[in-house]
Amino acid sequence: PLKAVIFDLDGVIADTAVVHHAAWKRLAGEIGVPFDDATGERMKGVDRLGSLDILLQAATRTYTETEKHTLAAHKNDYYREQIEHFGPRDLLPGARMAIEQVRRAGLKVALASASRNASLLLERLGIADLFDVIVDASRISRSKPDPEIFLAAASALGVATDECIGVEDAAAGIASIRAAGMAAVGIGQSQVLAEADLVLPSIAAFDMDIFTATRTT
Ligand code: B16
Ligand code: MG
Repeated sequence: PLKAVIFDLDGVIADTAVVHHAAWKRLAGEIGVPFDDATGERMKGVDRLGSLDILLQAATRTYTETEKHTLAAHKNDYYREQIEHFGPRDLLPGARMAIEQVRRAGLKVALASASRNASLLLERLGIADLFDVIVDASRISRSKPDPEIFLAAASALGVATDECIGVEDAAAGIASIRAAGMAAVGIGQSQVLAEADLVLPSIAAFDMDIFTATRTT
């Protein structure tokens, strides 16, 4: 039986995918490294230093670990400048309703975000109290697509992995959910999220009836 839904944050609940993208683009411009939409797509769901490595694949020189940490810190400053001003209006349309629907159905709700800014963001968005469990990058050691983050969320909730659904906007996130042995709902374009069990165009289309129907069959 279905017992829990585990949500990703950036790009599923909050409209931050564009903010991450803009911050990386600004950094790329400053260091003269080319950056296109496909690169931005590959960074989705990947932690900060992992995302920097993706950006630097297009660089013409190598960077030391110290330089990398400085660059990642700059990107995070640009990102933080923007989310400082975030509020409930920056929830993606339908996000709060999706979470409330899950709770009303008597299921547990967890967050599995690769972002170290997740707690700050949930406070700003005014939805921190809707989650039974919050797992972010500071609590795990292996980034999506590794299953660790979704496994940690299920274990903290005290439910089996096959009793969970994971909801993600990134290919790396869908891979993480599937590797954890959970059903995966993709939010976005089906070409990008081909590995998902079900793809919805946005979180506004999330409907618990879809899952409760499959539960009884
Ligand atoms: P930070 P999610 C991920 O969050 C983003 O999708 C990804 O683009 C970002 O690089 C990563 O968080 C790290 O974020 O720099 O704030 O620690 O989608 O897993 O909620
Ligand atoms: Mg995401």
